[in-house]
Amino acid sequence: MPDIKLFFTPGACSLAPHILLHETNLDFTPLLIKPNGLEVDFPSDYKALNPKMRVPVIVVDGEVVTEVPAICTLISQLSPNNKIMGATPLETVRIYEWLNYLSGTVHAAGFGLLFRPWRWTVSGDEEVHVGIKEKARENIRAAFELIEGRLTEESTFALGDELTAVDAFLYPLYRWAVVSAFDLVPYPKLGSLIRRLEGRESVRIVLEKEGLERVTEL
Ligand SMILES: N[C@@H](CCC(=O)N[C@@H](CS)C(=O)NCC(=O)O)C(=O)O
Repeated sequence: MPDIKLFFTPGACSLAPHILLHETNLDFTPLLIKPNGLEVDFPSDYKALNPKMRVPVIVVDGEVVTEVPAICTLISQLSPNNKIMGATPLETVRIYEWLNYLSGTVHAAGFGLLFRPWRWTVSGDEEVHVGIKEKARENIRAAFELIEGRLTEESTFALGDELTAVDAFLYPLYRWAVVSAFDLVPYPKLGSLIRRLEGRESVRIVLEKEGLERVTEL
């Protein structure tokens, strides 16, 4: 049995691997990194673990891995019978296509700008930050529109009838849109997907462990 540790912050993108570790029934130790408002209270020795100073980090038998798509891949490799990274080579390609978009565009160029605009300009001017946040909201709306267009009513999950890493990553992104007061009415298929995810045991356990409430109606 591999020794698996997951460093997470409640409600952060670390929700994605946290959910997948429960979906795959792998034994692991969750290690809490406390939030402090918009910042995160990283312990003083965290920089040695992840010089990028971000969650999630997974450590498997001493091997440190960062970045959500890489961590999802590792979890999938530790549980070869699951289909979280796709059942066929083409499905795996499609999953990377999604994960790259969710990580690079929706997370970084959307919520990254919205939550911490000061990191994207040398200006300390509050008005500049407000402008960046407005642009971030525009980026997020455009991304959600694209995602909504890719989902189908016939499929249980984003890419068909099996839960994949894409669903697990969509979950924190949708939660952030809820807490950021986005109008989510224009994305009914995405909303239904999130409701189905919140009905799963893995998500219910993770929400309880992270001390979070569900964001859809029962
Ligand atoms: N590209 C990274 C992004 C990681 C990231 O930005 N994590 C956030 C939480 S969602 C974080 O650690 N934020 C703390 C900070 O930005 O100071 C990944 O996919 O893991």
